[in-house]
Amino acid sequence: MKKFLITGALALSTALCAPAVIAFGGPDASPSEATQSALGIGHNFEPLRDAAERSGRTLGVAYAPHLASSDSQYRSIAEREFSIITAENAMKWDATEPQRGQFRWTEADAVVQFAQDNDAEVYGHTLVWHSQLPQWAANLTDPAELRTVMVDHINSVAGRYAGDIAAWDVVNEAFEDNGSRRQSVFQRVLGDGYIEEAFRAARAADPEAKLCINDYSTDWINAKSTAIYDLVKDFKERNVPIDCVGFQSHLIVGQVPTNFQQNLQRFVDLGVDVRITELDIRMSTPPSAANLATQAQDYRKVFQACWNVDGCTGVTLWGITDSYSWIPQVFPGQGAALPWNDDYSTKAALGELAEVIGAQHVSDPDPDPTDPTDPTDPTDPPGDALCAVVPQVNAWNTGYTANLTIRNTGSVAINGWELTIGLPEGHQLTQGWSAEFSQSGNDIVASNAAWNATISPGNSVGIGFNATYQGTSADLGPFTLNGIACDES
Ligand code: 9MR
Repeated sequence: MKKFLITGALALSTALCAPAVIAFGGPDASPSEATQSALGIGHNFEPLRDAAERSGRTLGVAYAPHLASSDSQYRSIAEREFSIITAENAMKWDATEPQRGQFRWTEADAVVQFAQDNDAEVYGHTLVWHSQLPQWAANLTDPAELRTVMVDHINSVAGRYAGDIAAWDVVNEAFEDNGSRRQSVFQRVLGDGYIEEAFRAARAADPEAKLCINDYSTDWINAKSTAIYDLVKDFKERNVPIDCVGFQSHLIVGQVPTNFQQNLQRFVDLGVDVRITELDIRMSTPPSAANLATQAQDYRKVFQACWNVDGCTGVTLWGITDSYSWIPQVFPGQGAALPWNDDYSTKAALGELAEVIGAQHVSDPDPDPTDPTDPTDPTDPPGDALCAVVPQVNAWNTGYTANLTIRNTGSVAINGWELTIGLPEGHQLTQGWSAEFSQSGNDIVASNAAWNATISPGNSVGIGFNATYQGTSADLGPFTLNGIACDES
């Protein structure tokens, strides 16, 4: 059994390496047993965001800056896995404008900064919502005053982050399950037109952001989703700005709608993007093995529904680990809804969603130099950083995709790397992932991304690129890592 190392990058890869088929004895297993068994299977994925990116989608997470400050594993996973960040609470009205006209930006700024530092987008959540609305606003009764307050809020928040936000949930949870309007203060005081007013104000405040309406229990084709469908159709017909619809998808295990994909598609057919904005799939706690297995298939189904629809921009998980999930407070006795357990071991759900999005496996996430069966060779002289690069090329007439596995076959960690890839004459790089790519003559140079700078002995990282070619697509190489020639097997 390998050791469970809780240090820096290894702690991160440990957290991320758990298997698609979790076999750790269900909820009774202790955290350390769970993690060790997960490690024992030696299953790991490239950053999930990279896989999502290859199909033009983003993988998102609800993110809380205070958790990133207090929990390095939370921060590391958020950094590594996700390409779009939703503020779990930091951009809501009570957080940004607790008193009329007095704005607090610290937390919201931290979310934007975190996203930018990690080359991720920001999903703005949310401008107009009946909940987490300060009393001073909820108590307003004069239409002119409330209209001014609403538009000022939108101007201030969307205006501050204009250009930094991929999409805004302009209005959140405006409908009841029966399709009628929720009797929020906005609805009661301003009437049906408030949603349109909010969208127009948001467009004016940030012309670049996509503007979405977001709600829960809309995953089925039902009265509520149809009410939103009708609103979107009406907006489109009258040129009221709207670009996207968010499906929160706070689901219950075993209850993924069978017509989810069809539902997403009907919105796309209206000319808007769709997104799963707040996915979690809850169950009774402690979870049974049967429920965890069903949940894994549920995650698969939700991701598949999105991935099957052109115009579904991706999925956002409503958190990382069950430890911080909102569910037990709101639904006592329920939880275990996220792909990471309390101890950051992964549920089977992670493997299922990773497979749907096409995440590649990376090899041994936690090599043990004292284990003679481990690929790391303890007899390598210290200081030797040796490498092997295995290219895998899928070519068509004029172009190809090359996936490269770079393996540290030496005995010391590689900290920061630059891989030079020799090309036959006539090849032209068009796109690369999981590294910074450039081309100079017949060489491509790939430099590590922040998250894969370190390759521990025995470990590999996967990178890839697309290129066009004339002549032959074969014979990539030689490969040189930090100036050292690599084996090609
Ligand atoms: O996850 C959020 C939790 O931390 C807050 O206490 C809660 C307050 O309403 O909001 C949670 O997020 C909600 C989201 O903003 C809108 N859809 C439902 C989410 C879960 O309640």
